[in-house]
Amino acid sequence: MSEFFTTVSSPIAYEGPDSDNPMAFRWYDKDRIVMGRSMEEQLRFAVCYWHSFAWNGADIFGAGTFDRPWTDAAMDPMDAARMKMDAAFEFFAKLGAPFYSFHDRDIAPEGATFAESCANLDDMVDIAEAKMAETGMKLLWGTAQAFFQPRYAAGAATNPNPDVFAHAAAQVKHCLDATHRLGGANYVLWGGREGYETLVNTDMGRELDQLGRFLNMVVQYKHDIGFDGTILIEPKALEPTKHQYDYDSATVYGFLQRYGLENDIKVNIEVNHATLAGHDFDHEVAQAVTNGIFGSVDANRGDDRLGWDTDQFPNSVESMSLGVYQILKGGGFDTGGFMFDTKLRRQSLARDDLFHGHIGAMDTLARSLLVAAALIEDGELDALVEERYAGWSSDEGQRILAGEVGLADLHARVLADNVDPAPVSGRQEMIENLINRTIERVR
Ligand code: XLS
Ligand code: NI
Ligand code: NI
Repeated sequence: MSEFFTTVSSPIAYEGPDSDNPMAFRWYDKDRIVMGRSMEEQLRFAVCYWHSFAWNGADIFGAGTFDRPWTDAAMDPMDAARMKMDAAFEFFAKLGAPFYSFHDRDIAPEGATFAESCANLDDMVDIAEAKMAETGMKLLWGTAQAFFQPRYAAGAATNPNPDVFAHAAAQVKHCLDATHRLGGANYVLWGGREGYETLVNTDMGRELDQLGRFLNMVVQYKHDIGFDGTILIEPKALEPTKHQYDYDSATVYGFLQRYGLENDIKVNIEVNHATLAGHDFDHEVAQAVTNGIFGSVDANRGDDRLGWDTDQFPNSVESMSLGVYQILKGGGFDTGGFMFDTKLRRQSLARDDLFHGHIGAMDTLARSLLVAAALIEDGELDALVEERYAGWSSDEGQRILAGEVGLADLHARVLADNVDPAPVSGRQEMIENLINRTIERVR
């Protein structure tokens, strides 16, 4: 296909914070070393196929607004898939993010039969493999779209009908094979419709058992084929169902433990899914790191006053720095990365708006990385937190934690010594000012 993004000719370059060029990076300098790794390795940016290329800008009230010729229903679906893939890889190469992610049905159309769907996917994976070799692009993760088709209206793994479970299992098997073939670093399962609308027609216990069984099958198959990427669950509190089973990181951890999966599955935390669960993004990261299940991030944000997944590009260094700080404290990304599960606004209909969205998001996260690294390297924040908990290093603190004393022992000691500790300042405002000074200072 001829060039699609004609107004952008060369890969986006780093020009530094003083640049006024809207088509340049001001903070994302991929080779710059931050805490021992290049920015490219720390951030591991990925572009999503679905919102960026498969979506034409339609919403529930209106038709598509974007200029995406391959979404024309009159086109042969496989011709359209090939045209879309040409444009997608052109975009990836020009932007300079090292990874991308897809749902099976984003890159290849569903066929009239399951066999035809598999053949379509295999054909498109051949093309993707060649384009990856040509451009050096890597796959952050693949995932099966098991929520769009009417057959999945009552869920995939949690469906009351075992044939739907079987269909979803077959689809995931094929998509995991495709992800493996393309060298995917992870495989994601977002519980699209794994939840319910009302308990009057739902057996929650059965549905959770079905989901536990499904995920055990996925883990088993991953080992069977030697896929060494990470299996990730993407928690979401609600939407499309009223009650999603994978509510948040803590809920997912409890679920994984219950079904013996806590060592085999990690989480892909989406910034706006944290918002929908009533949490801050850094809370979700810290929760996952604490439980040893932190995997990857979908970096799209929501809107404070809209209760749905608006999938906007991240643009706040203030809020993202705190999440990146928790990620770095946890050791940084292993197989995961920052994936842009982001949508342009419906009125952003110029072809190059897709560049502006990604450039701003990559710069926001690159600058957040510098802030988080500076906070860690300065050590002031750590020292304040250390000091706050210093008492736990005392003999008494250690004996409590080691299980050497119980309620009665503590009762006796508090009684005998009249233990009456004075409260101390938590220093929140002072620390918030320290963070703001760090944001102002990093270069
Ligand atoms: C939806 C999810 C979805 C997953 C991939 O809210 O974010 O896009 O990331 O299935
Ligand atoms: Ni997502
Ligand atoms: Ni989402």
